[in-house]
Amino acid sequence: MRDNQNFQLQRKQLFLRPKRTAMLLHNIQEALNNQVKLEAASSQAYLAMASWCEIQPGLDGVSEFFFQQSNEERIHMLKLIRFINERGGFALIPALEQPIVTFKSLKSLFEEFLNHEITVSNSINDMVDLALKERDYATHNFLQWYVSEQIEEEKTARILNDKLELIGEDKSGLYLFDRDIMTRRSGKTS
Ligand code: OFO
Repeated sequence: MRDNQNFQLQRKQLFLRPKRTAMLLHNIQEALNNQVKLEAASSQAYLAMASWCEIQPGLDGVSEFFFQQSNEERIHMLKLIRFINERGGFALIPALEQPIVTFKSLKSLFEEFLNHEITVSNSINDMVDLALKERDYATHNFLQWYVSEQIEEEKTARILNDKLELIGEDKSGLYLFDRDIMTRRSGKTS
């Protein structure tokens, strides 16, 4: 992408006296900026899930879960933006496509949640590979936080999908699922 090829140039044009910072390689910077977009898209996707749940009867707990999940993804995006700029790059704020806004069932919503988290994990893993290949140990070190985060998030998404599978159409099971879902988030701050 032309924008990506011109990051350093853009940064020089923006500042009369550029900050004395390390310079990110173009391909690393491009990958980090793609991840900014993915985290922003995650935040929007989970906001859409929260909103859909909020208008369904009896899904207040699930709705709150996704509102918080959406905030968390925004924090993940911000961490990346700050890191890119701190390392001498230029974090580009992306345009986003509208996420899926309606779901045929709670089960399909949670399947979407798990698929999304798997996509994010794959993207983080590709970046870790790239950072190692380019011997960019600062970026590699930075990404370790995301690796751990994805292990947790994928685990949560899998557990919630398994629970829903078990519950099936049982109304009292769904009631308890909604009541207890926030316990999956207890202690989480980011
Ligand atoms: Fe950004 O934590 Fe999952 O997606």
